[in-house]
Amino acid sequence: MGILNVTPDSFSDGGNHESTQSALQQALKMAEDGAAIIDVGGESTRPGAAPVSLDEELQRVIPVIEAIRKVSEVSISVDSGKPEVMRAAIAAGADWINDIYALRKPGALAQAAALECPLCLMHMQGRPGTMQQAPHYNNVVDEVLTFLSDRIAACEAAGIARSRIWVDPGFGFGKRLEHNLQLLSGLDRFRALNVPLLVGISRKSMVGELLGGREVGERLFGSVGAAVVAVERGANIVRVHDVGETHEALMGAGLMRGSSA
Ligand code: PT1
Repeated sequence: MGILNVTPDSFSDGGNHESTQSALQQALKMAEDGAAIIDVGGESTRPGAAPVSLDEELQRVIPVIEAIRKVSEVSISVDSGKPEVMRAAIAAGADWINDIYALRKPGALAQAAALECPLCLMHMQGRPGTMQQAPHYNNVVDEVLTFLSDRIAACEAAGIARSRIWVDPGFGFGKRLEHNLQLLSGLDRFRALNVPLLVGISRKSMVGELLGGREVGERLFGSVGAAVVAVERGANIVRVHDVGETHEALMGAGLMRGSSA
């Protein structure tokens, strides 16, 4: 899964022609480099990030989804917790919902049930603005497993078939380095949920910390290493910035079997 951020960090002005074209080129490049899914997000959710209004988020992501869909058959997911964005994104040609709030926002569960598309439920302790202030767990793997299994049950109760559901432990979302490492070493336990597993570690602060304090631009090899380990331990999809490098590393490790690539 290739990450396509459509936020002012990466583009001067979301929604204008120039930024849409530049996002489209990035999406096509990732597809060519081996991405099976392009994850389009208009609201940054990294630690400390501020929320974005509904109109702003729609203006950022919808034109990009339409532009990709017009010229490519690559799968598109929309990285959003807002039910209105989910609906508009699927109408514009997206195939998947990737929700870091695991459908806990008002109306999201019912909207996802009505859309009948695959979706990813992610674990987060707290919310992006404040989640890194005091993360606490007694046993992070047990607690994340319980949360995800409760959210799967909530989805099934709302009429969402289990076969449509993916889960994600949410690396870096209300977790200290020790928690992230415990999740990574216990990743094989998530197979017990009997749904496919998505993992996103690419360029995150855990990689920077493990490398002794590296900046975002200096985390490529650390991120690729983490992706290979995640797939070896059972991740079915890795969400990454550096698609070509990660794809090649996974191929070299013999871990791309069973995919079309
Ligand atoms: C993720 C994910 C996501 N991550 C899914 N969606 C982000 N399913 C956005 C840091 O510690 O892992 N899974 N959507 C990006 N969020 C973060 C979180 C970025 C933490 C950076 C950090 O640096």
